[in-house]
Amino acid sequence: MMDKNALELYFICGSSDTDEHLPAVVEKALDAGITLFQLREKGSRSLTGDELVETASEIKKLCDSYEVPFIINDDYELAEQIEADGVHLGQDDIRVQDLPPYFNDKIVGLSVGNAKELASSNLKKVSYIGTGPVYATPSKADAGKAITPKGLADMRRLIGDKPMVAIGGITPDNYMACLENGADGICVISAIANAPDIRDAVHRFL
Ligand code: TZP
Ligand code: MG
Repeated sequence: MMDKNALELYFICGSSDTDEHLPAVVEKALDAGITLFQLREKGSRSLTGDELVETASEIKKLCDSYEVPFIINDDYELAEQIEADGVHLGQDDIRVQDLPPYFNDKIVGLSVGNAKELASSNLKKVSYIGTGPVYATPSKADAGKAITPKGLADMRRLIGDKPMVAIGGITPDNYMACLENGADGICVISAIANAPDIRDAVHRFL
């Protein structure tokens, strides 16, 4: 089982989530104390090709220097290519059991939004599950209806002691309800990426 402490403050960001240079945003967040980083390239400003590989490699070096694990969303081939610490998959991505052997000793996250998705997911090789959206989110158009902290508590009962992070609309003002309802940590995009001061936003969570 993975070290749950790494899930405490899990920052996710991609090129479309910030107007700043992405590695600079990541470095500030690392320096302020995030415990895990995920590169999630979605939307109009997503990098592709060599630019994506170069940026991912640069972020990998930054995360290594802070000894913070670096995970890539969806693109397991890129994750293997740049020797990332893991991958995060959704219900519509490659099945966890079909990942290449590289991931056998890596962090594998899976989004599981409700009991139905849980029932159809093979969690054997899953390191942690991500559940949400807990609250309304500005960052994912197809995120679905907010499950509220009660939805987290329901998921916790179903999964036993499997590591679980909460995601969706989480801010310094509402994260505590996530931890009180079974989450081991929180995943955040906009409350950090769009904050006027990234370091200050991270500190407010910690
Ligand atoms: N999955 C469920 S909600 C969400 C994702 C990727 C977006 C979370 O972003 P924010 O800005 O922290 O609500
Ligand atoms: Mg996905």
